[in-house]
Amino acid sequence: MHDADATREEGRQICVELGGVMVVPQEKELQHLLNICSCSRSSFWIGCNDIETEGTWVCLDGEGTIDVQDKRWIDNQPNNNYGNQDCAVSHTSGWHDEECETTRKLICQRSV
Ligand SMILES: [Ca+2]
Ligand SMILES: [Ca+2]
Repeated sequence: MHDADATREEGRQICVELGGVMVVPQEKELQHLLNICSCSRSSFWIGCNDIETEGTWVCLDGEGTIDVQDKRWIDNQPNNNYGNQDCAVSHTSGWHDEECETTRKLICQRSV
């Protein structure tokens, strides 16, 4: 986990510099593990957004778009609050859409 909080775009760049991408927790087990990593206190960016088309959530890994069937939005999310929440954040309870300019923790993933 990156020490400082970053906006989604800063986070994306940091992950690229580290040779990876923003994490996309596709499996329940990984989501659970990440919640433990983040000490259940922090929320962190995940690699999904609806920047291009409102309401169409796209998740990206290093190669391109990935099909995440089991998106773990909490109830009433994504709600595009204030009309501009286009980036996904994982909280202990589940995923929220939030403003991309907000600052959050960051977990990058890299293929081995
Ligand atoms: Ca949105
Ligand atoms: Ca929201």
